[in-house]
Amino acid sequence: MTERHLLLRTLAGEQTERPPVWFMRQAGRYLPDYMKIKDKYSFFERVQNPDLAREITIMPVDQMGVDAAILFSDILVIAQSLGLQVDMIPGKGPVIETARTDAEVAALNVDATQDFFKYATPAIKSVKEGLNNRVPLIGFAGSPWTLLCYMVQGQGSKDFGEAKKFIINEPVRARLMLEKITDATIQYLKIQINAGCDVLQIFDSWGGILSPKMYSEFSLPYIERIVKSVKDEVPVILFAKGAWYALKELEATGAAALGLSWTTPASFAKKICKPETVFQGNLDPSILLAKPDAVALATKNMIDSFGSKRHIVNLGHGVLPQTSVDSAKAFVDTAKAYRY
Ligand code: 1CP
Repeated sequence: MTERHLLLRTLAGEQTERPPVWFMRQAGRYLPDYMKIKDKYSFFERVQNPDLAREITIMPVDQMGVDAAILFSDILVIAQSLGLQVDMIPGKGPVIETARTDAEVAALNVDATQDFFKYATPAIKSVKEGLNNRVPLIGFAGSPWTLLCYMVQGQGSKDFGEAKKFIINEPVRARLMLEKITDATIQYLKIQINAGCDVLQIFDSWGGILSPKMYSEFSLPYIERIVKSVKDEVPVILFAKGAWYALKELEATGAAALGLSWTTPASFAKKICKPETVFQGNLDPSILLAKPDAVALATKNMIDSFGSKRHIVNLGHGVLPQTSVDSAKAFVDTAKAYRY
């Protein structure tokens, strides 16, 4: 049954009648019903409680009609699992206990992974039960480089200067940290697969702030190891935001699809990659701030720009919190009405 889902057929390279559609950060702040739950429970309660994780994960499937669900969680759970404190501060974003010194990096504990993620299997099983096979469930993790950014910087940043300084000044320590993050991530992704996730997405949200040379040293090898350890079990979507210069190498990892940000045109990606490569993306999320009819037109033009059946409709990054439900729905409805 699951094999028939549009997203899985597209990831397998099959011809489909229309592109599947879902969007990054689809379970979140632009949905009024999410805000009601957010007011009542802490972020990690929402992630770890099977009933809340189920309700939040399924909300965009019921309310927006997307073709896939993405597990409600966060990439920063890996930092937590390695022993760092993570606080989600309303109005500010995440604040992460940093690991920078030799002793702090040595203390990151991969052996705690299984125990830390004990909550994940019941949460994922509860989501799968609630979905009742209507759409596939996407599990996810951040890339090791993107995790290092937060674990060294301690919070969000425009340039992640501390994290870059760290990999330049302390490359040996940085590599040890990236190895530990990679080991924990592979274990966590296997837990997600065993609990029922049908697809995995890797978010290298800060890949594009590295030079091509630094990307090939500090991001790509770890992503490669992750993809190779899971790709024979479930298809993997690799989203390396802004890392247009690494598309060929990202494709060679064996990922089933490559996510593109809006600054990487379909025509460029198609020139670089093989004809059978599946792409995901790439509407500029700020277009969803426009009126529904403008969103519908831009979405149709974006689908046309891929001009092939090997395409998953998505945004070029996460949906913005100030997006209206009507405009987000126009994006989904346009993809669902499209016919090749
Ligand atoms: O309580 C809240 O609503 C806080 C906002 C929030 C939400 C809804 C955060 C804090 N995380 C999430 C959920 C989340 N995060 C999901 C599941 C929901 C869904 O996709 O529908 C996913 C897949 C993520 C992934 C994530 N978290 C990424 C990768 C995607 C991206 O946007 O680049 C990153 C970078 C994070 C870190 C993070 N967590 C939260 C925030 C506000 C941030 C960004 C911090 C920053 O850099 O400023």
